Amino acid sequence: MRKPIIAGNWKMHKTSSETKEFILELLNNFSELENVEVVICPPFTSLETAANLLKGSNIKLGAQNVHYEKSGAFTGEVAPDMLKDLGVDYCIIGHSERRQYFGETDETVNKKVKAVLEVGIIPIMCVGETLSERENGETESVCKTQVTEGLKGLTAEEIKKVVIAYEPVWAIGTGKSATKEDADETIGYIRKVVEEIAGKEVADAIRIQYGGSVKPENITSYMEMPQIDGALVGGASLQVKSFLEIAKF
Ligand code: G2H
Repeated sequence: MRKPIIAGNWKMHKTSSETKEFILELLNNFSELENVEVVICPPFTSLETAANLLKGSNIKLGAQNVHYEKSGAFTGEVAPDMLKDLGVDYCIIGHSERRQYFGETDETVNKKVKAVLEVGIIPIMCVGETLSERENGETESVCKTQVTEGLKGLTAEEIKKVVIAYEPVWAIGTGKSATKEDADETIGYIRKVVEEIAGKEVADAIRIQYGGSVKPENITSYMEMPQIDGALVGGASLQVKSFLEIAKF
Protein backbone atom coordinates (compact mmCIF):
# COMPACT_ATOMS: atom_id res chain seq x y z
CA MET A 1 0.00 0.00 0.00
CA ARG A 2 1.24 3.46 -0.89
CA LYS A 3 1.17 5.96 1.98
CA PRO A 4 -0.56 9.16 0.85
CA ILE A 5 1.47 12.34 1.02
CA ILE A 6 0.02 15.80 1.50
CA ALA A 7 2.59 18.55 0.90
CA GLY A 8 2.10 22.28 1.33
CA ASN A 9 3.99 24.36 -1.23
CA TRP A 10 4.11 27.83 0.30
CA LYS A 11 5.80 29.33 -2.77
CA MET A 12 7.12 32.85 -1.99
CA HIS A 13 5.02 33.37 1.13
CA LYS A 14 5.75 33.83 4.85
CA THR A 15 8.70 35.36 6.63
CA SER A 16 10.57 33.41 9.25
CA SER A 17 8.40 34.91 12.04
CA GLU A 18 5.22 34.07 10.14
CA THR A 19 6.55 30.55 9.68
CA LYS A 20 7.05 30.24 13.43
CA GLU A 21 3.51 31.42 14.09
CA PHE A 22 2.10 28.97 11.53
CA ILE A 23 4.01 25.96 12.83
CA LEU A 24 3.20 26.62 16.47
CA GLU A 25 -0.50 26.79 15.58
CA LEU A 26 -0.17 23.70 13.37
CA LEU A 27 1.51 21.67 16.12
CA ASN A 28 -1.16 22.75 18.63
CA ASN A 29 -3.87 21.39 16.39
CA PHE A 30 -2.12 18.46 14.83
CA SER A 31 -3.06 15.14 16.25
CA GLU A 32 -0.72 12.57 14.82
CA LEU A 33 -2.09 11.30 11.54
CA GLU A 34 -0.86 7.77 11.03
CA ASN A 35 -1.94 6.99 7.53
CA VAL A 36 -0.71 10.09 5.81
CA GLU A 37 2.64 11.79 5.45
CA VAL A 38 2.42 15.55 5.96
CA VAL A 39 5.09 17.88 4.55
CA ILE A 40 5.46 21.66 4.58
CA CYS A 41 7.68 23.41 2.06
CA PRO A 42 8.49 26.97 3.18
CA PRO A 43 10.90 29.32 1.39
CA PHE A 44 14.66 28.83 2.01
CA THR A 45 14.75 31.65 4.56
CA SER A 46 12.27 29.82 6.81
CA LEU A 47 13.76 26.33 6.62
CA GLU A 48 15.94 26.57 9.72
CA THR A 49 13.14 28.00 11.85
CA ALA A 50 10.80 25.30 10.57
CA ALA A 51 13.34 22.52 11.11
CA ASN A 52 13.88 23.53 14.75
CA LEU A 53 10.17 23.73 15.49
CA LEU A 54 9.25 20.49 13.72
CA LYS A 55 11.95 18.44 15.46
CA GLY A 56 10.30 15.55 17.28
CA SER A 57 7.00 15.86 15.38
CA ASN A 58 6.11 13.66 12.46
CA ILE A 59 5.55 16.58 10.10
CA LYS A 60 8.24 16.55 7.44
CA LEU A 61 10.12 19.47 5.95
CA GLY A 62 10.57 20.22 2.27
CA ALA A 63 12.41 22.84 0.21
CA GLN A 64 11.02 24.30 -3.01
CA ASN A 65 14.18 24.23 -5.13
CA VAL A 66 17.86 23.30 -5.08
CA HIS A 67 20.94 23.56 -7.28
CA TYR A 68 22.38 20.36 -8.73
CA GLU A 69 26.05 21.12 -8.08
CA LYS A 70 27.62 20.23 -4.74
CA SER A 71 29.27 23.64 -4.27
CA GLY A 72 31.01 26.35 -6.27
CA ALA A 73 30.66 29.78 -7.81
CA PHE A 74 26.88 29.78 -8.25
CA THR A 75 25.78 33.04 -6.66
CA GLY A 76 22.37 32.86 -5.06
CA GLU A 77 22.05 29.09 -5.27
CA VAL A 78 21.66 26.47 -2.55
CA ALA A 79 23.30 23.03 -2.66
CA PRO A 80 21.68 19.70 -1.73
CA ASP A 81 23.79 19.04 1.35
CA MET A 82 23.07 22.53 2.69
CA LEU A 83 19.41 21.48 2.76
CA LYS A 84 20.21 18.07 4.20
CA ASP A 85 22.26 19.65 6.97
CA LEU A 86 19.25 21.76 7.99
CA GLY A 87 17.07 18.67 8.30
CA VAL A 88 15.21 18.90 5.00
CA ASP A 89 13.49 15.64 4.00
CA TYR A 90 11.89 16.53 0.66
CA CYS A 91 12.55 18.94 -2.19
CA ILE A 92 10.09 20.11 -4.84
CA ILE A 93 11.81 19.97 -8.22
CA GLY A 94 10.69 21.31 -11.58
CA HIS A 95 7.53 23.06 -10.44
CA SER A 96 5.85 24.60 -13.49
CA GLU A 97 6.53 28.10 -12.10
CA ARG A 98 10.25 27.29 -12.17
CA ARG A 99 9.98 25.85 -15.65
CA GLN A 100 8.01 28.91 -16.81
CA TYR A 101 9.84 31.79 -15.08
CA PHE A 102 13.31 30.44 -14.28
CA GLY A 103 14.25 28.42 -17.33
CA GLU A 104 14.12 24.97 -15.77
CA THR A 105 14.22 22.17 -18.31
CA ASP A 106 13.81 18.42 -18.15
CA GLU A 107 17.59 18.26 -18.13
CA THR A 108 18.03 20.48 -15.05
CA VAL A 109 15.15 18.67 -13.37
CA ASN A 110 16.93 15.36 -13.96
CA LYS A 111 20.21 16.70 -12.55
CA LYS A 112 18.43 18.05 -9.47
CA VAL A 113 16.51 14.82 -8.87
CA LYS A 114 19.79 12.88 -8.93
CA ALA A 115 21.58 15.44 -6.76
CA VAL A 116 19.03 15.37 -3.94
CA LEU A 117 18.71 11.59 -3.96
CA GLU A 118 22.46 11.42 -3.52
CA VAL A 119 22.23 13.23 -0.18
CA GLY A 120 19.12 11.37 0.98
CA ILE A 121 16.47 13.97 0.19
CA ILE A 122 13.31 12.79 -1.55
CA PRO A 123 12.46 14.71 -4.70
CA ILE A 124 8.87 15.76 -5.41
CA MET A 125 9.21 15.97 -9.17
CA CYS A 126 6.52 18.08 -10.84
CA VAL A 127 5.13 17.38 -14.29
CA GLY A 128 2.07 18.57 -16.18
CA GLU A 129 0.75 20.06 -19.38
CA THR A 130 -0.21 23.63 -20.22
CA LEU A 131 -3.70 24.60 -21.39
CA SER A 132 -2.72 24.73 -25.06
CA GLU A 133 -0.98 21.37 -24.82
CA ARG A 134 -4.12 19.92 -23.28
CA GLU A 135 -6.30 21.43 -25.97
CA ASN A 136 -3.99 19.97 -28.63
CA GLY A 137 -4.37 16.50 -27.14
CA GLU A 138 -0.75 16.45 -25.92
CA THR A 139 -1.34 15.77 -22.23
CA GLU A 140 0.04 12.24 -22.36
CA SER A 141 3.01 12.96 -24.62
CA VAL A 142 4.06 15.96 -22.50
CA CYS A 143 3.81 13.99 -19.26
CA LYS A 144 5.63 11.04 -20.80
CA THR A 145 8.55 13.20 -21.90
CA GLN A 146 8.79 15.04 -18.57
CA VAL A 147 8.66 11.80 -16.56
CA THR A 148 11.07 9.90 -18.80
CA GLU A 149 13.60 12.71 -19.00
CA GLY A 150 13.26 13.60 -15.32
CA LEU A 151 13.97 10.03 -14.21
CA LYS A 152 16.67 9.34 -16.79
CA GLY A 153 19.66 7.37 -15.52
CA LEU A 154 18.11 6.52 -12.16
CA THR A 155 18.05 2.95 -10.86
CA ALA A 156 14.73 1.26 -10.12
CA GLU A 157 15.48 1.55 -6.39
CA GLU A 158 16.02 5.29 -6.76
CA ILE A 159 12.86 5.78 -8.85
CA LYS A 160 10.84 4.02 -6.16
CA LYS A 161 11.77 6.77 -3.67
CA VAL A 162 10.72 9.66 -5.93
CA VAL A 163 7.36 11.36 -5.46
CA ILE A 164 5.81 12.65 -8.69
CA ALA A 165 3.37 15.55 -8.58
CA TYR A 166 1.04 15.78 -11.56
CA GLU A 167 0.07 19.43 -11.82
CA PRO A 168 -1.80 20.47 -14.94
CA VAL A 169 -0.49 24.02 -15.43
CA TRP A 170 -3.93 25.40 -16.27
CA ALA A 171 -5.17 24.32 -12.83
CA ILE A 172 -2.46 26.03 -10.80
CA GLY A 173 -3.63 28.93 -8.66
CA THR A 174 -6.50 29.51 -11.08
CA GLY A 175 -9.27 28.03 -8.97
CA LYS A 176 -9.91 25.66 -11.90
CA SER A 177 -9.12 22.17 -10.71
CA ALA A 178 -8.96 19.06 -12.88
CA THR A 179 -11.89 16.70 -12.42
CA LYS A 180 -11.04 13.75 -10.22
CA GLU A 181 -11.54 11.46 -13.22
CA ASP A 182 -9.16 13.48 -15.44
CA ALA A 183 -6.53 13.64 -12.70
CA ASP A 184 -6.85 9.92 -11.98
CA GLU A 185 -6.62 9.01 -15.65
CA THR A 186 -3.46 11.04 -16.27
CA ILE A 187 -1.85 9.83 -13.05
CA GLY A 188 -2.68 6.24 -14.11
CA TYR A 189 -0.98 6.99 -17.42
CA ILE A 190 2.10 8.38 -15.63
CA ARG A 191 2.23 5.17 -13.58
CA LYS A 192 2.26 3.21 -16.85
CA VAL A 193 5.18 5.31 -18.07
CA VAL A 194 7.03 4.52 -14.84
CA GLU A 195 6.25 0.83 -15.41
CA GLU A 196 7.79 1.00 -18.88
CA ILE A 197 10.91 2.59 -17.40
CA ALA A 198 11.36 0.67 -14.16
CA GLY A 199 8.92 -2.24 -14.04
CA LYS A 200 5.64 -3.01 -12.33
CA GLU A 201 6.93 -3.27 -8.78
CA VAL A 202 8.31 0.28 -8.93
CA ALA A 203 5.19 1.59 -10.68
CA ASP A 204 2.99 0.08 -7.96
CA ALA A 205 5.15 1.59 -5.22
CA ILE A 206 5.84 5.10 -6.52
CA ARG A 207 3.65 7.84 -5.08
CA ILE A 208 1.98 10.24 -7.49
CA GLN A 209 0.21 13.31 -6.17
CA TYR A 210 -2.26 15.62 -7.81
CA GLY A 211 -1.70 19.38 -7.58
CA GLY A 212 -3.65 22.39 -8.79
CA SER A 213 -6.23 24.32 -6.77
CA VAL A 214 -6.63 21.59 -4.15
CA LYS A 215 -8.88 22.81 -1.32
CA PRO A 216 -10.66 21.33 1.70
CA GLU A 217 -13.81 21.11 -0.47
CA ASN A 218 -12.28 18.90 -3.18
CA ILE A 219 -9.54 16.87 -1.44
CA THR A 220 -11.84 13.95 -0.54
CA SER A 221 -12.90 13.44 -4.12
CA TYR A 222 -9.29 13.20 -5.31
CA MET A 223 -8.27 10.92 -2.48
CA GLU A 224 -11.01 8.42 -3.25
CA MET A 225 -9.50 7.79 -6.69
CA PRO A 226 -7.31 4.69 -6.95
CA GLN A 227 -4.31 6.26 -8.71
CA ILE A 228 -4.01 9.47 -6.65
CA ASP A 229 -1.66 9.21 -3.68
CA GLY A 230 -1.95 12.68 -2.20
CA ALA A 231 -1.76 16.33 -3.09
CA LEU A 232 0.68 19.16 -3.58
CA VAL A 233 -1.21 22.12 -2.20
CA GLY A 234 -0.38 25.77 -2.85
CA GLY A 235 -2.80 28.51 -1.80
CA ALA A 236 -4.80 26.36 0.61
CA SER A 237 -1.65 25.33 2.51
CA LEU A 238 -1.05 28.87 3.76
CA GLN A 239 -3.68 28.77 6.50
CA VAL A 240 -3.41 26.20 9.27
CA LYS A 241 -7.15 25.50 9.22
CA SER A 242 -7.45 24.68 5.52
CA PHE A 243 -4.14 22.80 5.43
CA LEU A 244 -5.22 20.62 8.34
CA GLU A 245 -8.61 19.97 6.79
CA ILE A 246 -6.80 18.78 3.67
CA ALA A 247 -4.31 16.64 5.61
CA LYS A 248 -7.19 14.98 7.43
CA PHE A 249 -9.10 14.37 4.18
C1 G2H B 1 0.16 24.15 -7.79
C2 G2H B 1 -0.28 24.23 -6.40
C3 G2H B 1 0.88 23.88 -5.51
P1 G2H B 1 -2.30 25.87 -5.99
O1 G2H B 1 1.26 25.02 -8.01
O2 G2H B 1 2.01 23.36 -6.09
O3 G2H B 1 -0.74 25.54 -6.14
O4 G2H B 1 -2.86 24.84 -5.04
O5 G2H B 1 -2.37 27.26 -5.44
O6 G2H B 1 -2.95 25.75 -7.34
